[in-house]
Amino acid sequence: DQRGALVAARDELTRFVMAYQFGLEEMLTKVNILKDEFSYVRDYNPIEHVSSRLKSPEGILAKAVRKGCPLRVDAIREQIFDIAGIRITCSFIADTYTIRDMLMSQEDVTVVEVKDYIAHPKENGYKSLHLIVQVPVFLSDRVEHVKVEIQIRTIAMDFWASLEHKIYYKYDGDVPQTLLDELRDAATVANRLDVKMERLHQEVSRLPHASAAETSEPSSA
Ligand code: 0O2
Repeated sequence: DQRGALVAARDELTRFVMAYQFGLEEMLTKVNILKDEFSYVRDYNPIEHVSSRLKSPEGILAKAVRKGCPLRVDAIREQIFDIAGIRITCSFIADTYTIRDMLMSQEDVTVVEVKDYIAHPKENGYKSLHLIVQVPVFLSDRVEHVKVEIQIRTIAMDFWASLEHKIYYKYDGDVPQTLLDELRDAATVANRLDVKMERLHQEVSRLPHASAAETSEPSSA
């Protein structure tokens, strides 16, 4: 009957969203373990900031329509990879690859897709590393393999992407050419800053540690 069908559809949807929530939490734990480990035992942390989000039902449906994906949970599961998303902001470009490698090499993480928009920026200037990974989620009666999208980028890339995202939505995707040109220019400037900061960081890292330098000074007393 109709009521039975509605209850079944509701339960299916709850299970669908719940699995992504759990997959997100599992992946987030992995990222936070790396972040905390770095802060406990190393002298610098390549992870500046971590954020996460579950795509809203409206967002999922809008993306499904845009991609021509049938509006069924099985099809959505197969075709939409960013229902669960994590964004990791790093200090320097090299750090984004370090974190990518650390996550990709974990035994229970299956890499589905890697897009390197840092080495190959998008036409508009967008830079970021995108990973789609799959993690097992152990439920009461089964194991679900859940896809999570991870975006890894520097602070400068993130700064650029948030403004570009706002502008894109403000103009409903139809951004005037002058603004597009300025955004591309800003992406070049952001990249120049990233390269310069990384070089400075490397130079400073090569210097002896300040306290070590002090203690190694010959004493005049
Ligand atoms: P939102 O609102 O951030 O969730 P796909 O459609 O996912 O199969 P796509 O879109 O080519 O394939 O995937 P891609 O390129 O990996 O991009 C996925 C996400 O990366 C986007 O999600 C954005 O979050 C981000 N992104 C990609 N390109 C740009 C860009 O030019 N500017 C900015 N600011 N972000 C970008 P959504 O769902 O499109 O958007």
